[in-house]
Amino acid sequence: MERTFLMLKPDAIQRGLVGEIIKRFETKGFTLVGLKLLSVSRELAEKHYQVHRERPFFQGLVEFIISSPVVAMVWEGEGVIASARKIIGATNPLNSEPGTIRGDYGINVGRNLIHGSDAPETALGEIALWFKPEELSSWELTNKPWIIE
Ligand code: IDP
Ligand code: MG
Repeated sequence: MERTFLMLKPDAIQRGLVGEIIKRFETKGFTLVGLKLLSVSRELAEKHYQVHRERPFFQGLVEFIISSPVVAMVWEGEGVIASARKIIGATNPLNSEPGTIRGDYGINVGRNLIHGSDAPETALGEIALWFKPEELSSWELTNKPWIIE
């Protein structure tokens, strides 16, 4: 079953939006299989964002991610990677549709609340980077027949 890595960034935690944001993935019908709050090391932040290492915003982004705790999560479900990206919205919250997380709660690209894996390969790599296998639990929603035909 498809899995994605989602991270609530420090602004989401500081603004008290953890519950609001997690609720959106729960009520959509996806399954939470991993969850932890942690203070991120510089090494982990740099690894996570290494694809952006040459970008002018890289250093500021790393400083932001390590500035205050984040909530790291793995969610499971058919099509969860692309669907989560839609629920999250465009990178710049000013361009994100209302109804998306970034569209509803943000106005600045450097404070866009949440990260979501962008493809199957990146999801696999990010899950392995942030979680040990034993930190993930496979389980079945008891109301699954009421969500999936
Ligand atoms: P994504 O989070 O929507 O996948 P990416 O292009 O992968 O967006 O960029 C990663 C993160 O880098 C963004 O979520 C945002 O926090 C930050 N970022 C991207 N572009 C800019 C920028 O132009 N200025 C400041 N921060 C940026
Ligand atoms: Mg990205």
